[in-house]
Amino acid sequence: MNAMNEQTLLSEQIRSCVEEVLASTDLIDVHTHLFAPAFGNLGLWGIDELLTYHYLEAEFFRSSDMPPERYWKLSKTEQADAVWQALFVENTPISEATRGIIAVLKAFDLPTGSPDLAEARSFFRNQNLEAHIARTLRMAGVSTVVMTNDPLYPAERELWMKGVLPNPQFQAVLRLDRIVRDWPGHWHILEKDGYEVSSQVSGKSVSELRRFLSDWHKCMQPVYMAISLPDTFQFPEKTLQSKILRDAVLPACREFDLPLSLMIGVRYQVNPRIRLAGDGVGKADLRAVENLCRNFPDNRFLISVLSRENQHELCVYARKFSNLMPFGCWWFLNNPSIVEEITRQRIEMLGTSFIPQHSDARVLEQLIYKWQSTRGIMIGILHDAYQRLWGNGLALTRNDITHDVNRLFRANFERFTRLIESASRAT
Ligand code: RAT
Ligand code: ZN
Repeated sequence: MNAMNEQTLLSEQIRSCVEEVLASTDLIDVHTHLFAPAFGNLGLWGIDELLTYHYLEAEFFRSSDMPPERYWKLSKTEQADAVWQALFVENTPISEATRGIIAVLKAFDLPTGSPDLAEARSFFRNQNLEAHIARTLRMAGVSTVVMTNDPLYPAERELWMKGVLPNPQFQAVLRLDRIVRDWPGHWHILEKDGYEVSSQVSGKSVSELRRFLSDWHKCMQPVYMAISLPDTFQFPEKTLQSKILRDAVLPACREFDLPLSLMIGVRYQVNPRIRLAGDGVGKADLRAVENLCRNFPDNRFLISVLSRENQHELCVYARKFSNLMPFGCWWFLNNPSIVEEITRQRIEMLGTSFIPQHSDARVLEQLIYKWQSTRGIMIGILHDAYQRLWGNGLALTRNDITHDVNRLFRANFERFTRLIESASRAT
């Protein structure tokens, strides 16, 4: 690996080298719910949005007596005040989601122990959005953010249809949950748009759905297509969902040379009273992934599984199928202890051939604490891996470490999505 005349590292230099390389590598955030500035109000940012993130709302209902029904009637500012009071004033914010708020406040030099939010609100009110987005990405050390774009969400589709200029810092993703998971509830929207589809996906439906995907591919220029799926996901099966996947989505991904991202393991709305915070997790049967990867070798799959119990199997499948790219420690897994466990396992089983993390940020400034946390955990994990290698007798250089970090946090995604090729095609 190392160049002949590059200086090899001493054992005690490894940690600081890993730290420096991680700090100076701008990362690609492969899955978020953030939006480019051109999407205006769709993009969430600022202290009130940060505090009403559904990860925090779930914790709020555990520490406050307020019934959800009353909370949902409050204004956004009142909700944020209630969350601040319950989780930050009356209790110590030691959970991962609450700690994240403290890290963000500190990053912007705002008071972390204040009884109210006046100063933080005034700071965010005075930001120019475009400059603030650029600054936040810089602070997070992120070069590129991958969005989640729903062609059936009215406010968003209107913007796309008017034409949104491409922004290389914000890559699009064609999200297909409504179409794949709930065809009966959505086929009529496609019909209204002029596609000849039917409730049973019969007749011309498949070719018309392909035409729909092709039109949205042209409009969004996505880097992949994506669907989140329940723990009960099976493939193949005799359902409309399976038919849509097999006959429309997978062929479209092949036609446009795009991976399909599957995020598997959600138990939707186990508690609808708490809305977005009310989804749970279940162990999935990953034979569905096995069948997909084996039966569709010309498709590529970006896979994240929500259950901790599915992580080892996912690594085993990644060893069997090179068209499978495991990514991220998603949602309930994005806690230091679990990230550490999953990432060590992936390194041991897959080397650097996976994507360790995505932020899933819904609110802009979350990028700061989520990536700070990932980098912090990666230092220890990579340091240990290199120390073992060093102990076994391999001379390591800074170049080796740079290559590995770049592969994990940039190149695996760029190659899998062909982002590099499309960038060079565009220039
Ligand atoms: O992590 C989350 O915020 C979830 O609510 C989901 O959005 C999930 O990440 C998804 O993309 O479906
Ligand atoms: Zn998400």
